[in-house]
Amino acid sequence: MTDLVVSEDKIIERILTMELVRVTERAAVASAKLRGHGNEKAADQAAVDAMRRELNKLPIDGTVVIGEGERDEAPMLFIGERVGTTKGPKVDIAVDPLEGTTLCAKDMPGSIAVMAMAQAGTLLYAPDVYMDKIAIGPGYPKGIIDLDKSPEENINALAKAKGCKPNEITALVMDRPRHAELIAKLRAIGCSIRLITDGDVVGVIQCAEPATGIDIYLGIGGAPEGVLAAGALRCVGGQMQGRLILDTPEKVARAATMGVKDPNKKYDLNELASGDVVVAATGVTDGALLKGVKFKGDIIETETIVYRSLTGTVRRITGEHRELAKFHLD
Ligand code: VTB
Repeated sequence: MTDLVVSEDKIIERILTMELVRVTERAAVASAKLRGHGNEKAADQAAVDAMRRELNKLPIDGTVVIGEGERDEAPMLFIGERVGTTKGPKVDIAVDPLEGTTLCAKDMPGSIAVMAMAQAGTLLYAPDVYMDKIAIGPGYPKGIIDLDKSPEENINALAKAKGCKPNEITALVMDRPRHAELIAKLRAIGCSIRLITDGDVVGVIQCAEPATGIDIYLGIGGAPEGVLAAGALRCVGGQMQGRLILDTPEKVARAATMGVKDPNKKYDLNELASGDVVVAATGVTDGALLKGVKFKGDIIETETIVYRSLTGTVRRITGEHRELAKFHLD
């Protein structure tokens, strides 16, 4: 939120907030056409193509800092790719054109098209590795959660701050074998656990949406997803920490080339996304945060949420797209 002093020339022009909505809307519509087709690659490619095309129309000098991979493994939206007309402010771009490709391919809840735009140099340039994460929503005293504390300690501290018992806390965790110990520990103190199969950008953001009933996110997911979620959480004032999992010399070396000096560093929310940041996400399939794309004959309907950290504004935007429907555009 307005916890950082940002000078005029460092802010993302607010007019660009709406432009981001256009970008994620188009990526969502393109991939939604392949919803349930069992083809993750095709759905992802459709989202990537649409997102890149729309991004290149924006009056920005953008650099992809979180993208589809390194230049040699991703022909489009690779890390380091310049996007936009180049006539405009220098900005960092983080994209996940289709977050939850499997969810989309299987037409399961929770896939989204998501991106962030921030002042150049202010997003953590996270390589495509895992990140250990912990997050809660706004309204709690600073520092009550800590990655270096045990799950029990974190849940107890959160329950105390919330004024409830640990068994009244609901944690969101990705359903992965690597979380067996974490899940066992949470269950031992009576915590309720909502397991998700994919999509931990929304997973983290849900902590800040009281209607979802999620109090805390815990566990290991993708690092790029961690940075995108941090951008959104910065806006609503939640708390989050993340630590890259750099468990091979190759990963340490790759991270170093991206500016990560200390491979064990615990990043706070304001270090994952340190400057003015705008995050937009459009639902592809229906989910806890957003409705999916609806094809209604003459109209294609989208739902998008857009976060602007400078002012802490969150907007939900329903789009009715007539031209896209009429001309069957991607
Ligand atoms: C998550 C999740 C993604 O990858 O970050 C996860 O948000 C982490 O990797 O939707 P694993 O699948 O290896 O656990 C996804 O599930 C897929 O990109």
